[in-house]
Amino acid sequence: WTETLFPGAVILRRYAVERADTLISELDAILRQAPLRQMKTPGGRTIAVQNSSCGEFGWISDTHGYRYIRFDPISKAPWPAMPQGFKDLAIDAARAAGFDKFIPDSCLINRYLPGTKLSLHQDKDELDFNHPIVSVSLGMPAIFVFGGLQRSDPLSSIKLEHGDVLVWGGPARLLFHGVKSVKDQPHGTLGSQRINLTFRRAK
Ligand code: MD3
Ligand code: FE
Repeated sequence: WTETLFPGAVILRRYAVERADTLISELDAILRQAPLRQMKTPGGRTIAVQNSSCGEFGWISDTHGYRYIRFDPISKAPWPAMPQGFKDLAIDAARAAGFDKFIPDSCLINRYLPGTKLSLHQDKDELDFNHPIVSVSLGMPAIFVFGGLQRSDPLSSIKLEHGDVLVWGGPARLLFHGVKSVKDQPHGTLGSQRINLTFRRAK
């Protein structure tokens, strides 16, 4: 059940539902090695969303800026490997949306507790914007907001639910987007949290 939201932006509703329990148990193992943490913005503010990563590169933010690095700054070890099931899901979803050359080298893990929001931003820390980004929503629903290529462009919003997958490529790759404050509507398996996995080609 797919729908194009904007040229290059495709929602694959419930695409990951059958794989969700496996993803969640693999995620548990990843987060034991690389726990979720709240990072600082370059300006020194605490990011509300909790983050971790798996794959060859992990996204970080600190007083020096936003970037992808090979080592978890907490453990000093390489980020946990990306499980093959994660990689397969991202590749399958990208292909279903028309991007047949996507191989992720990074998966950013975002956790939202009730009341957490993500302000409007663009994803510009990757080397090559020709690669799409694939996002997988798990747990509580959230209202996702997206606009245009300028912050001032009008916004649209859609509800993202457990198992929904979004692919953002081509003309949609640099759209402004964010997430409204997440309401507490506990999910059957994940409880009072929303997890978002974004698969990227960082380098
Ligand atoms: C549109 N995450 O991690 S996922 C992010 O739900 C991020 O956690 C949100 O924005 C979340 O950067 C939104 C959907 C998404 C992800 C990446 C995009 C939409 C995007 C990149 C470009 C355009
Ligand atoms: Fe983003």
